[in-house]
Amino acid sequence: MSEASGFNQFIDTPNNLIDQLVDLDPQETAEWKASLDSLLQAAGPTRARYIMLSLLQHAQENKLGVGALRTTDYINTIPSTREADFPGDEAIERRIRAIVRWNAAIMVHRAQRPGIGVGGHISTFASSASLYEVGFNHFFRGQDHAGGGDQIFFQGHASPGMYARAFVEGRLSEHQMDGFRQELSHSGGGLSSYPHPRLMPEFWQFPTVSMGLGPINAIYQARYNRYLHGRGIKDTSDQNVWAFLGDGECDEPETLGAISLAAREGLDNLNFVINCNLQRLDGPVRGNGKIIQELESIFRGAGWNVIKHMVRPPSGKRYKSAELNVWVTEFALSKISTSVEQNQNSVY
Ligand SMILES: Cc1ncc(C[n+]2csc(CCOP(=O)(O)OP(=O)(O)O)c2C)c(N)n1
Repeated sequence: MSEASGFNQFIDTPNNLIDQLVDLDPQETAEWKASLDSLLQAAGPTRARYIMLSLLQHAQENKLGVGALRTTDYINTIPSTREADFPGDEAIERRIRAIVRWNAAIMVHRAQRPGIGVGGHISTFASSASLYEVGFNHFFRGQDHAGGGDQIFFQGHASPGMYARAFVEGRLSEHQMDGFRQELSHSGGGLSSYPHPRLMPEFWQFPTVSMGLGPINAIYQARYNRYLHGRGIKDTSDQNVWAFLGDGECDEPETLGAISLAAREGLDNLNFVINCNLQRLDGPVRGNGKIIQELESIFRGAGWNVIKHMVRPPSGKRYKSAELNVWVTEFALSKISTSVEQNQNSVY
């Protein structure tokens, strides 16, 4: 297999990039190439790569129409030096998050008790609790918001976390929490396994757990909001649509099937938050590649703005995915946000 086979062939520069163009000054072209060669020799590949990226950026700033890169370095899009200050009380929020995460785990654990034995999923929410909590505390607008509120497509098997938060808020009772996945058998009714407005009309707005359903519906919801606004039927200018999904869910045709529509329509009222925890519930991932880079390439290629956020474990330690702590920073455009259990050092 050649080096350019597999996924990498899409990232490498195509050989015929300029072959069909006319070189008006071959000698000058050769001089430019010779300077790159000597830079490579004198300063090494890292510096030469930096200069090339810098020139590319400069060319784009000058509107030269040079094709954009489909992947960026395997580091956070927003460096820590440019992160916004945390707008809340980080210590209290962390404490509440730990309580919510614990309650979610215990609710699932208790659903496995003798005589019930239905269990549920723990890892999905455990690895995305920070994403949701930051969303709830700092981004999501409720239905009573003057602008009409946000529409959120929760990752289906993260439902225990939403119940656990509602419990802490006093919206669900201990008795209800004990009825997880027992809608028919639990006295007074139970909590549905996954989000579904028909099963719990007062609680869930959208059904999501069939993988792919959330993301594609989110795109069409955002599109429809634009339609309502454009036709003067409803002012939706202050409403955002959010879809939370996993890296595994991105393998579904429905997840990626309409992303170009979102970009073409300029849906900057839409956010995908993709938790790349390298697990599928408790199952294996599909390969050993860098899923974040792969997804970045797909979404950027389709015209999305991608913000990567990765978690670096304290030195010498490895995070287990269930211990991930990720938070979303400021959003302005259509985007996906990604997280991963381990960051890599990069040198400029
Ligand atoms: C269409 C479809 N196929 C299979 C499933 C069963 N299923 C539920 S979650 C899941 C894995 C999800 O993996 P990922 O998106 O990476 O989420 P995470 O591991 O973070 O929970 C599967 C296969 C499903 N819900 N829908």
